[in-house]
Formats: sequence, structure tokens, C-alpha cells
Amino acid sequence: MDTNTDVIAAIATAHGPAGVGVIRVSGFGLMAMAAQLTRRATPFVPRRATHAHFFDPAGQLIDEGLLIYFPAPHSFTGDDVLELQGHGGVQVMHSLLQSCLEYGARLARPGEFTQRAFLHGKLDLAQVEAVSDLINAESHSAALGAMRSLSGAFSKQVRQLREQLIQLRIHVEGAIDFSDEPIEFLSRESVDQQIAAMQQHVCHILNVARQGVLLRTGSHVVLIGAPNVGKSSLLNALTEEDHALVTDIPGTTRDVVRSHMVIQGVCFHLIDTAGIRSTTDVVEQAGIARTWKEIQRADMALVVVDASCGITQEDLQLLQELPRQLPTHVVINKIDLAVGAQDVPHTALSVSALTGEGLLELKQFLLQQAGWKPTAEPVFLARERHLIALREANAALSAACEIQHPLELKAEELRRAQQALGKILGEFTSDDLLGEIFSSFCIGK
Ligand SMILES: Nc1nc2c(ncn2[C@@H]2O[C@H](COP(=O)(O)OP(=O)(O)O)[C@@H](O)[C@H]2O)c(=O)[nH]1
Ligand SMILES: [Mg+2]
Repeated sequence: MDTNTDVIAAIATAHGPAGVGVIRVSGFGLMAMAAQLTRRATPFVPRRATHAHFFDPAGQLIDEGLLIYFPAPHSFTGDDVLELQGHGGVQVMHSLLQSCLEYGARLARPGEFTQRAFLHGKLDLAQVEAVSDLINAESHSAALGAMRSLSGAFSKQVRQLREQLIQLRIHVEGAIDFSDEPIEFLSRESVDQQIAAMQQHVCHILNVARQGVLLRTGSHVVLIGAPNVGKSSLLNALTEEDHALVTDIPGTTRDVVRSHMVIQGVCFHLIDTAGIRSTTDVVEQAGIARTWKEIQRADMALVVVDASCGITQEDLQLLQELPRQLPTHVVINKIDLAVGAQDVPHTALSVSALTGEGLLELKQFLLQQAGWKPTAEPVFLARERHLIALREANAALSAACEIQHPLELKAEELRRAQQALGKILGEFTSDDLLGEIFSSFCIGK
């Protein structure tokens, strides 16, 4: 059976008791399934919510609710789609799904509904990714950005650029193919001007997309330092929650504690760790090993030091041992204890987790270090692979602009630029990448 047209079903709503639960079915010939399920002779009116009773194949009434029939191609997937809205109980949803399977559907794989929408040309790949990002958005701004991508704001710009490239390639390739004929093609200057304008546009999209990647993934900031300098207190003060245990006993934090804060829509994942020191306590040693693991994964490290002690030899040694490529900043905590102290360097990163002094400045600093630059236009959510493709397109356009002879090489660079843009929309995409994208979805989407 063609796995793109057989009937698939899944629970579309979250697991757990709820007022309403939704089951989605996609495939062909679904009117027959709707009739069996509801024991109703009159056909369902397309796209109209209709009250119905749902029966299992043995004739047992399992639920009542609404049925909506979306005939192909006017549905989310482009197939026929049935949406069954029943009571959101775990058992009810299970029985309803089980009945759909017995009437001929099979359980959908994660992301399979969206995959069908992609295969039927309902969504391009950037929009597919936006569906997943919208579901997983961690801040209001991230959700708005995902919605912008889903509604095509990002794809439209990429598609527009690709169209311009195709038009230009027609001229350049034409000039190659008919070089002996007296046909008027665009002048070299005009071609180069157009390429330069496109390159500018790519750079502009790249800038917005960079912000979009940050909105989507946030930034992982690890708090490290000697025991008792106030890392846990700082985590609690920044997130305004009482997540991490704080005492004056060195070695209190043994396991990694995670929390997050949102600044101007950007999510910062803060990771509090066991203080680094040499110790014979096995549990503390295990905690310190975890600290090092978190350091490897982080986007940024804040090395917290105690203002009343200043920067110690141990702090300096820790700074030396950190991975070179990891952006690292020293935060001087407990400045309330060091009023008038001479040896405390007064940097932007002097704070007191206790009084809250300097925390606003620290937040602004984190935002700036993460690369957040508010743009004049609204940001759309983007992914690392989009940045790679945009950089590829930029490099190809830049090469195309520089090459004057032979024209074939210029044409080849323009082709490369077009291909890079096509990757964003999913025109030239390996099955591996598609598999990776769709498998990251939940079942039922
Ligand atoms: N005066 C003062 N005390 C602080 C400050 N931050 C933390 N402390 C105290 O320092 C001790 C150790 O704090 P903690 O957050 O557990 O340090 P950690 O071991 O680095 O996680 C606790 O007694 C805190 O109340 C601060 O900014 N000022
Ligand atoms: Mg601690």
C-alpha cells in the first residue's frame, strides 16, 4: 500500500483528562469510515461540525461529540481528513482511536500529518519546521515568530529571491547559449548590479534569521565558580524563584539545577552547578564531574566570584581550564559586602544576589552577549540549517559578482545560490533531513 495515501489516525490533543479531546484521521475514502463510526446514513456536510454518536465495531456506544469532514484537497494534509471531537478522557480517547484502527486506519507516526501536508505541497519545509516550533515555543515572542514563519513570512522572502535568481539565470545562460547571435541580453554591469542587490537582501534575511534562531533555541548559560560564592543565590535572584538550595555551607549544591528566565522574549536557560574545588566527598566529586559536562554544552559561562574575597588563585585556575571557545565572563557577587573595598574591579558585572543590585545590568549584558539585536521588522523563527543555507547563498552570490570570465563560472555560482535557497523551502532535501525533521514532532501532528 502507498504509505502516503493509506489511512492514518492519532490523538491530536495532549494526554490526560480534559474537557475535549480530538482524534485526527487522514487518508482517502473517509466518508465510509465516518458512516461506520457514527452509524449514520446521511452524508456529512464538508467542513461543518456535526453532532454524532461514536460506536465501536461491536456496536457499543463509546462517546458522543462532533465530527468534521474535510474532503481532499481542502484539508490540513491535502487528504480527506476527519476530526472527531469527543470527551477528553484518557479511556474515551483510547477507545475512539482503537475503533478508528479497527475500521481500517493505522497509527500515525510522529509528524506524519504534517509530512503529508508537505508532500501535497500545502506547506514548504520552513513552514513545516514552524509548525513544530509553534508547538514548542517557550516564550510569547517565540510563538509569534513561529506563527510568522508558518504563515509564510520567511518562505515568501526566500521564494521571491529565488524567483529573481531564476530570471537572472535565464539572461546569463541565454548569453552563454547564444553568444554568437545578435540578441540583446542584460549588460554585465546590470547583471552585477542585480546580483549585488540580491546579496544585500540575503544579508538582511540572514540578520533577521539569526535573531530568529536565538528566539527559538534561547541561550544556555552555566553558572560556575568556587563553593559559597553565591551561584545558587544568583540563579534564584535572576529567575525570581526559589529553585536552588542556598546555605552558608560550602558544597551545598551537588546536582545540576536548571531554571530559565525570559528577557525581551529570549529564553535564557540557567544552569546552577556544584562549586568546583578539590574534595574527597564522592557525591560532591560526582557533582563536579557534572559541572564539567554542563560547561561543554553551554553557550556561555558566568564565573561567579565573591567580592569579599576578590578573584582568588582558584578562580584564576578555573578560568584557565575552561574551553577556549566558550564565551566566559566573570561576575563579582556580594558587592554589598565589599563597599569601599579597593581590590574589587568595578565592571559592569558587579552584582549582589542578596540586594538585587546590578541584576538588571547583568540581564542586559546577557542579552547583548547572546547576540540579540532588536530589528525594525518583526522576527520570524529560524533554524541553524537556514543560516547555513543563507550563508551558502551569500557566498555563491559574492563569487558570482567577482567572476567576470568565463560567463559559465558566473552562471554556475548563480545556480549554486538558487540551490541553497531551495534547500530552505525543501526543494532539494535529503530523505535523512526530512526524517530528522518529522521525527522531532509529537504523534498527532
Ligand atoms: N551578603 C551576601 N551574601 C550572599 C550573596 N549571595 C549569596 N550570599 C550568601 O552566600 C552563601 C552561599 O550562597 P550560595 O548561593 O549557596 O553559594 P553557592 O555555593 O555558590 O551556590 C549563603 O549564605 C548566601 O546567603 C550576596 O550577594 N550578598
Ligand atoms: Mg550552590
